[in-house]
Amino acid sequence: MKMAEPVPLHKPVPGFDVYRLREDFPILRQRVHGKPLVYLDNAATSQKPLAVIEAEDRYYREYNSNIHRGVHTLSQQATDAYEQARAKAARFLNARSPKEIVFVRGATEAINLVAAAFGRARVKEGDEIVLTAMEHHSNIVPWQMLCEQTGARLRVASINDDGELLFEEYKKLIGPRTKMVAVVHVSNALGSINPVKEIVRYAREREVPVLVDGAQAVPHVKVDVQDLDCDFYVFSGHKIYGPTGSGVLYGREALLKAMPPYQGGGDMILTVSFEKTTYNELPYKFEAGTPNIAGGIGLGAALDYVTAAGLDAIAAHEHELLAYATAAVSEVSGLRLIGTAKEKASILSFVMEGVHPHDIGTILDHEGVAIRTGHHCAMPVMDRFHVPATARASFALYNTKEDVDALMAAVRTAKEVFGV
Ligand code: C6P
Repeated sequence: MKMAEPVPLHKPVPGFDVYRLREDFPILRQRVHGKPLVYLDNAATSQKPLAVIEAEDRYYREYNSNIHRGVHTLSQQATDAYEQARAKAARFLNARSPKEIVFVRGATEAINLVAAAFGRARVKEGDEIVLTAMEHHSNIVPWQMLCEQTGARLRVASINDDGELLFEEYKKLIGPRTKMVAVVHVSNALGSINPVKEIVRYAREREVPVLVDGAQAVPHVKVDVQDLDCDFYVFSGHKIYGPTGSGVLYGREALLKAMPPYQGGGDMILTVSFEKTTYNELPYKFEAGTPNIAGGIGLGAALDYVTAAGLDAIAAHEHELLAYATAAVSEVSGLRLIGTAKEKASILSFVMEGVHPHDIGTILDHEGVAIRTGHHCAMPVMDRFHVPATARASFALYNTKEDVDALMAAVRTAKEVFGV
């Protein structure tokens, strides 16, 4: 009997040439331990295209200068480039105005800013802040600190064995005492995509403001803050092919206006005397001190890059890779996926029976395959799944089916080495 041709799991996405795009990332050309680098640690930080590297390089070579301060030409050039990057971030998120875009060091700083400035003014003893069991530490600890300072308490929504939010239970947590909802858009440890639009609608109908942690979402799914209708949306530049130390806090203009500043210093003031300081307009009220100018400009270049590649095409390509990798894992005995939500993006977390994830990571490194192992700054997720850590491969726009094959070959080598 003639066997049917196996159906290829990885369908190329029309108009998306991953091999062409890879050429934009010089770091990917190297060898590690004599093997071609297979970079699958993109959730920790993604690699940078030449467009980003060159934007930063050009700033330092040609117009390095402080912003918003000088009348001289270089300072004006730097200010223009920085403010253009802000406008790009506003367009990228579909914010109503660049005034709603505060440049920060990253998602962590953005959440701390909101917890400190917005939270301290709003949250009192006996109030509640609702989180989910799949938050990154950066979206837990700032709220916990706020609770310690105010006497409020955290309520945590559960997830099921697939790593999906139990939405009906979640709704029950949002009540008259809830003063804030903070929720991750895409989980860094599980890959689950949360129904943030429904969450925002439910919370805002009850006049509860919502912060969405989009650190793992923006490189993979199109985000429209007006459509989401969230109050705050945060992300880090370095996970979306931009520089480290850059990031965005989107905030609804009326809320940002009403919030006290986060830090005091230069650039966030209009006038200062020893009697009284008046604060600058938005968004500068939240940008004390000389910012990461090169980083902001580099982030603008990264957003241009992603927009040109097309987020829908990126998402489709990464979805194919994830499906291909998920099927490959199911064929290897002793491997178990952690995070099997129906709606997932780009994250493949797994454990191998009898082998610690750190040992898997070490063997994979010797094969040239870079993954992350550990608790991924999401210890409550590890507790929920009763594992100390996982091995995590995470995909970016430049990863290929061959990368997944190399990952699986290295996993098989690890199995042989450990005799499991
Ligand atoms: N997650 C990971 O390997 P910063 O460090 O500020 O750029 O991002 C913090 C952060 C916030 N939220 C989520 C969902 C995240 O995934 C991260 C960073 C990295 O998964 C480093 S722990």
